[in-house]
Amino acid sequence: MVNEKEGKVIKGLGGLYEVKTDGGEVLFCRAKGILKRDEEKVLIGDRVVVRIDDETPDSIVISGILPRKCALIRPPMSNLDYLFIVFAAAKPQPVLETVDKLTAIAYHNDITPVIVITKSDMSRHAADEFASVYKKAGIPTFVTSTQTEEGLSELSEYIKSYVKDGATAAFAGASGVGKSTLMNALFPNLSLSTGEISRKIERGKHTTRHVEIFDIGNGGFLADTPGFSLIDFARFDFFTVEELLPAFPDVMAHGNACRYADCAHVGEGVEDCSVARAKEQGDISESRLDSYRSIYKTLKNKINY
Ligand SMILES: Nc1nc2c(ncn2[C@@H]2O[C@H](COP(=O)(O)OP(=O)(O)O)[C@@H](O)[C@H]2O)c(=O)[nH]1
Ligand SMILES: [Mg+2]
Ligand SMILES: [Zn+2]
Repeated sequence: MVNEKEGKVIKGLGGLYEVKTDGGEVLFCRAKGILKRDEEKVLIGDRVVVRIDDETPDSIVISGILPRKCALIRPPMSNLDYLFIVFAAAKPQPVLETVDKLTAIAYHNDITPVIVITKSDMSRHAADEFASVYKKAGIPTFVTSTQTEEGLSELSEYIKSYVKDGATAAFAGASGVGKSTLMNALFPNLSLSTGEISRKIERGKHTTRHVEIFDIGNGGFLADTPGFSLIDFARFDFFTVEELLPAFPDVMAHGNACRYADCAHVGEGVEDCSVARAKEQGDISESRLDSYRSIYKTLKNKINY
């Protein structure tokens, strides 16, 4: 007898996938040949149809991918509703342009970005400075430490009230910032492996190597993802230069009173550009505007083959 079930891909390793069906069981399966090619490759987070053939051994296969809400390259996942962008107050030192690229990718894909600053015990001052940048940008922001337990109950409350009823979220950010440690602290039954920081590179080793989604109860899914250090907008197509401004809603909000209607908000002239004025007045953080301008330049100069 052939039977079909729908479910969500929660893990994939070496071509073997784990699918959590809507009935709650976990199926181990391979993907049908066509679903292994680049464009149609199964992503963690996909809702899929699994075909179960009782008569043939080893024949539980993913036979189709249901339409995606979105698909990301970094982290490699689909159907995200929330992206928790995690970086440390110190060790490793954050690269805010990478953080801002992730917020832009989230906004562009209709995903709610949430900033999570870890290791506040390492630098109180830096943690508070970074938090003020993102609160000013209108992004939900949490300052945490698994050492002092600062912010853990607030973040846990937020996750419980939003990541439920089929919603999917992921923790993303550079390796060594403490994503897995934080997820373990928030959900003690996960027991994810975490890495000691290597002194030389100030990054975690023995860390998360693949995306894995966890059922956190109330129908919510939360993923731990491997770290990455850079997001290359010149090489990969995340969005076009025309799509950049809506991906920075805080910059866009101050761009309505520029002298020229087609102002790109990349010049420093405060007479001409209301975004430049907003920065002077402290209504937009310098680092956010620097990131916007840097990404603008990259996308503008991009050669499309
Ligand atoms: N001081 C301090 N260290 C932390 C904190 N959170 C994680 N770490 C350490 O940072 C290192 C990397 O953590 P891990 O969770 O593996 O990072 P991931 O690569 O982002 O998953 C480990 O040695 C953790 O013990 C924190 O809040 N404070
Ligand atoms: Mg990890
Ligand atoms: Zn302007």
